[in-house]
Amino acid sequence: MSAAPAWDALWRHVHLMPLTAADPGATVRDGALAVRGGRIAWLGPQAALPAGATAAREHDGGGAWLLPGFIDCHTHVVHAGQRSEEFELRLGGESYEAIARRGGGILSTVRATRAAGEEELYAQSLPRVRNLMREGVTTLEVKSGYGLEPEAEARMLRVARRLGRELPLRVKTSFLGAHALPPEYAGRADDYVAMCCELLPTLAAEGLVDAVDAFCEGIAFSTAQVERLFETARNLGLPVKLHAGQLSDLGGAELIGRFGGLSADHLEEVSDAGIAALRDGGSVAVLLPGAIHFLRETRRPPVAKLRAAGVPMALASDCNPGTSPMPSILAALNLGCLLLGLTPTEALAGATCHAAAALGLSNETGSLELGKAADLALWEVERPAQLCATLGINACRHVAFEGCLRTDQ
Ligand code: DI6
Ligand code: FE
Repeated sequence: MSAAPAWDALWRHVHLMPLTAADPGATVRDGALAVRGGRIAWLGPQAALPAGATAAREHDGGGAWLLPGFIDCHTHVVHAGQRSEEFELRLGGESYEAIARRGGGILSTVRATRAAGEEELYAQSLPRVRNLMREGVTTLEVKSGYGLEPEAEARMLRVARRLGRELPLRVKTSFLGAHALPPEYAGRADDYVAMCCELLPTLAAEGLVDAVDAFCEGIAFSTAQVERLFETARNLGLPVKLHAGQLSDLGGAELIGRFGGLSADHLEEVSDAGIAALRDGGSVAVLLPGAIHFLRETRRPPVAKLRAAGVPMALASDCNPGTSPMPSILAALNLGCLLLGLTPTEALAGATCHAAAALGLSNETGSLELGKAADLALWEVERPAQLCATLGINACRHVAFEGCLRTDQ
């Protein structure tokens, strides 16, 4: 007979929604979950707890719901400044593209971000990250892309790394140098992409880059340009992802599929061939309803087709100062259901197990499974769907990151 287990922590009197990719809708009522060494060591019905099990810390969940910590797999949380002037212009009828083409939009945030020192950038980004953390986020992707010059891009990524070091949070960084063409390179997009390709090995050698992203759009970079960047990434062993089909379909999903990329994000415009390529490439479709909401976009990603093709759909905040000033994963859940037609279970899976896949973290986090990181969020709700059905209510009671209860939220 094996000895009774000794755990670091035991959560009792909880209902569990493990959100595994294989069966996201499954639940365990009156469950328990044990942690050892920051990992999930046991989970199941409380009645099945091994006899004699002990735990250094016991948490009484009071009948609340325990879910995996949320993963926000697409954000631009590190930036300086704000863009409410642009919000007013858009309300007045001007388009996002028109504002971008005359030097507003992304470039206006580039000016603010270039002017901010590292401390300032950290200080401005921190409240956004804290807001996400209060909503149960335990893993956060952070992109560069508002520096568009070597030092400012590196600074953004250093701030992202610092957030991951100083907060109880897992941070994954993406180099988004090819986000917009900076004014110094006007008319020389190929030269700018070449500069990004030269910069990437340096940033990677400094440990600042986990993946490479780009904005593949009429107002940004062509598929040929993105492909050059992706080849550089591949040579460095870095995974790729792409802002594809937000405003126009240039074949970004096909490119991601061909490279076996982590994800194609947005996809308001994507062809059937693009969907098939994502399926064949094992890539995730990351849906960003915040951008649809704030841009009053009328096009929608083809959720029914993605579902039918079996392409996993993740959901993220896209938190950025222009098209989704929304540091809220709970808002993304609600908008994902209302604007995109996701079911609450799909939305919850989109912010957990499928978001983990979009970051290459499926073996590490994103679901309550034996051996995975004990990234947990306890919700005072009657049913998990309640998290999607409301807006402006945060019922998160406790969050644990790698088994450690967060106190300073
Ligand atoms: N798509 C987006 O939604 C954000 N970036 C991108 O490529 C918008 C960025 C911004 O407007 O600042
Ligand atoms: Fe984005």
